[in-house]
Order: sequence, then structure tokens, then C-alpha cells
Amino acid sequence: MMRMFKEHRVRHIESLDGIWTLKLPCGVCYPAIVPGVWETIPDLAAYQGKAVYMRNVVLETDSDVLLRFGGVSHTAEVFWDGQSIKQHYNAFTGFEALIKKAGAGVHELSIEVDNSFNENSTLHIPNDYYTYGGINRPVELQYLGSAMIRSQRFYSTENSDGTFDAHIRVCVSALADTNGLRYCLELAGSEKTVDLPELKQDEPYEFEVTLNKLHVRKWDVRDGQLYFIKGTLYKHGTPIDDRIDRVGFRTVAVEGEKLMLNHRPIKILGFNRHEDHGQLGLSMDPGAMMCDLQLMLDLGANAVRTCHYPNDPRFLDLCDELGILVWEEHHARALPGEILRKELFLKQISDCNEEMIRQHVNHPSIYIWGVLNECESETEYGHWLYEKNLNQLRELDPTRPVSFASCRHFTDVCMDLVDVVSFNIYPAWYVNEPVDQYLERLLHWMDESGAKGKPVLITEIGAGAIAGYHDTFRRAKWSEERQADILDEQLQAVLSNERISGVYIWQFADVKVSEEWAMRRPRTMNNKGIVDEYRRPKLSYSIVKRCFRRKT
Ligand code: ADA
Repeated sequence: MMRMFKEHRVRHIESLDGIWTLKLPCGVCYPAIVPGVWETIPDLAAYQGKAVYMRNVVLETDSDVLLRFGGVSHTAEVFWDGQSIKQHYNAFTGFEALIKKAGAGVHELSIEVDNSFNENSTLHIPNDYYTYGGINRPVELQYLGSAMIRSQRFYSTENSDGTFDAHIRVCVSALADTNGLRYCLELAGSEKTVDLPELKQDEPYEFEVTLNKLHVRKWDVRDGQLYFIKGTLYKHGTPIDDRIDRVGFRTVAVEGEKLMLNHRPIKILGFNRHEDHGQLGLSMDPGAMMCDLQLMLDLGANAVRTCHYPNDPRFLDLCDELGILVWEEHHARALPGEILRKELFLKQISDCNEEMIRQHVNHPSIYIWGVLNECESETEYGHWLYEKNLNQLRELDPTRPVSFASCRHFTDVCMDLVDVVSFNIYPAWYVNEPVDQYLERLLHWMDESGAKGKPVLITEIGAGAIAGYHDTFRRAKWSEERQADILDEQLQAVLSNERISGVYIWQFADVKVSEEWAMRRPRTMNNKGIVDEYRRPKLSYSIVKRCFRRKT
């Protein structure tokens, strides 16, 4: 399943997950699980290049069908009976391919996948995380009727009497000229019906539905109150399509230097988490995702940052249900200046912004959007680039604050652009200075340079430790003891500082990095996890638990 709930009752859906055939350019074939990454196949543990996933699809009837992909890493070309029908770039957002008038019977579906670093890839580059290869998220086939509900975008406004108004932007499109359509919407015990005009083939039709004065329970931290939007499309009284979305009612706001959730200031106690697991790689199933969230809840955390790309919608669904706040960001980590100035980059990052928001806007857990982690925010060009991306996010979703995680300490010129000022800092690890002293200096400079009057988040703080390396007396760097000491000092300084609205520890678990980073990263891993890649706690686990739980 693409989500943690059923999205359709009328539209007929078939999962295409399971074992596919994976063929290398040399002709060698392997059975490969979908969703999954080829690095779990021993021969392909470090394979970078192209490969083709193949399987047959049997259609029960002649019909228009939609192929839906949750994510393919990192470039996909989709072939149907040998015909190229769709291309997509970027492992972390989904895409669809429409096949009109597909005949009943057996069809060949193949996906050429490429995870190599090349001039056509500006977001996936050698980096401090690993670019896996494969179909990393679920795939499904949808049988379509003469018209379909493409999306139901939701936001809510709270009334002074505590009730909420729901605003749903609906998009319907016809696969052939169609009339006699009626759209019915149900939400939180309230219903509305809209008769649609005649729709022209492939011309999406958008309209807004508002439901007023809804008596609903608020979505909140550790209290994931959720409601289903059930949209049904009727043609002359017969249901021909439907769509189910899941939403929550809450208010997120920035008030002066405070981040507010449901009119209360929130303190973020969070983790940066990559989609990476020692055995499963990038393609974690909901069971493994839930294990991570249960560890975070045990640690006293209330938030997660999807460093440095949009996450699997099933993970976001779990955060919705558990009441865990999400900082979601698009796909960019410390990209070099020459890439940031490429036309191709501007297109690929803009596509990522559009897809991220269109696909994830209904998740109540997402309280803020982030862009361009640790990119060039100290230059004029950087200021233009950040403004462009932040404004695109604001246009796509004016209901949430936006920010970016900076590492341009004492040189950043982009703090005027954001709703929340966010910095990644590593005092006592990369910077040999007492944490509270460094923090004081940085906060002073920030307030002098544009942050005054805005909330501040520490979006990264942490230290490395090679799992299992102990040094009881010297407590040398890379030992678990030293990591625990540093995190203790860092968290005490940050969590006791009233100017700061919260912190995200770098990071939850150790992750693989690109080979090109090996000389900076023992084990060719980023070892700053408080658990290792198999989720075995390090000494710092109990320190973090004590610090976070003291705050909850
Ligand atoms: C940066 C970056 C992270 C990671 C971290 C580190 O702040 O955003 O992706 O590389 O540093 O481990 O140094």
C-alpha cells in the first residue's frame, strides 16, 4: 500500500509490489523485491549505474489505467510494452504514468533505473548520505473510469468558538468528454454536494468546497486526531470514482519569537532522520519506520526532521497518527555553487518543491517546510536562490511557516527571508569552544543580523561515535563516552536557553555515505547517530532520554 490507510473504495487498485526481475546491462538477472533497493543483493551492494526492473501486468478489462510510483532512486524511465511512457528524476517524490485504452490481457512493464552520479543529476551527488538504486517505494496500478478525482487539498481555519472551517480545493479531470457528474464530499459528519459542468477530456477542473463550524478534536503532539475526507464522483447517479484523504485540524503560527501550535508555544525536541537502515537501505517498510518512531517516543522526542529530502508518505502517516511534529524539507544538502547556478538545478529543485507540497500538504504532522540545507546563504546569488525557493513554497502552501537550515555562522545574509531562523551548530565537536559560550556569541550575532523577533531553531547539533568503541578514561573523540559528554553539554545549553524554540539532534541513526566521503567518515558512514544503523543504542541514548524527558 502507498499509504497507511485505504485511499479508494470505488476506484479499483492493484498493488504491483512483490518480486520483479532485475536485469543489468551485462544481461545478468536477479529476483528483486519491490519496494526495495538493489544494494540488498550482495552482488550489487555497491552497484552504481543503470538496471531494468521488469514484470508482467495482467489487465482484467480494456480500460484507462494509471501507474503510480511512490519513489524510484534516482532516475526512472517507464516502458509499457516497450514504449517509453514516463520519465522522472529524484528518489524522494512520487509520480504517475497514464495509459489510455490499455487492452485486457498481459502487458510488459519495465522501469529503467539509474543511480549514477552524472551531469543530469543535480540533487543526487556524492554526499554525506548514500544514493541507493531501485524502486524504493510502493507501486500500484489503478483502473480509471471516465473521470477521476485528482486531488483534494485541505486546510482549516479555527473560529473563535473553537469550531473549525474546512477548505478543500478539489481537482477533477475527465478521460473523455463527460457530463452529468456530481461530486459529494463527507468530512467530520458534514456533507456537501457539487454538480459539475460538462468536463472536456484532459482539462482538469478545480473548485473549492467549504464546510463550516465543524465540531472536531484538534490534532496535537502525542494526540493524532485524524479525520477522513471522502470524495465520491457520480455520473448520472452511479459512483464512478472516489478518493479518500486523511487530515487533522490544528493551528500552526509564528508569534514573535515563539512557534505556536494550537495557541501554545511549542518546544521542539527532535531528531534528524535519514531514510536508511543497515539491512534495508533506503527502502524501509512501515514496521521498521514504526520501530524508529517508537524509539524516538521512548527518548521523549516530539519531532523529526526529514533530512534532507521529502519522506515516504507512510512515514508521515505514522507521524500523523502518533502526534509527532515534522519539519519536511525538499531534496538538497550543501550543494556546491557551480551546481546551484545550473539551469537544470533550478528546474529539478522547483519540480521537487511542487511535488513535495502537492503530495504531502494534507499531513497535519508537517508544521514547517524547509529548503536548501546548508547551501550558499552568505552571497547575493544565494539570497536570490533562497528567496526564489521560499517564495515558491509560500505560493504552493501559504498555511505553513518556511525556513532553511544554515551553517553560515556569522556570515548568513538570508535571515530576512524566513519565518523561523534555523542553524546547524557543532560546538565541542567541529568547533572547540564551550557550547554555551558559542551559543551566546551566535545568538547575539543572529539578533544583530535579522533574526530579532523571529523564532530560532537549532536544526542540527551532535557528535560522532563509532558504535562499540569505548574509551572510559581518555574519552577520546569518536568514543561513545565522548559523544555522550558532548551531547549532554550541547542539550543542556540549548534546552535551557529561552531564546531557542527547539532542537533537532544530528542524528537518530548512523547512515551510509558516498564512497567519495570515506576519508572524512569512518566506516564510510556518518556515525553521529545515537543508535547505530541497526538501531542498537549507544551510550548517548540514555543521556538524550534524560535531557528530553526533563523537558516533556
Ligand atoms: C551538516 C549536514 C548533515 C551532516 C552533518 C555532519 O550539518 O547538514 O547532513 O553532514 O553536517 O555530520 O557533519
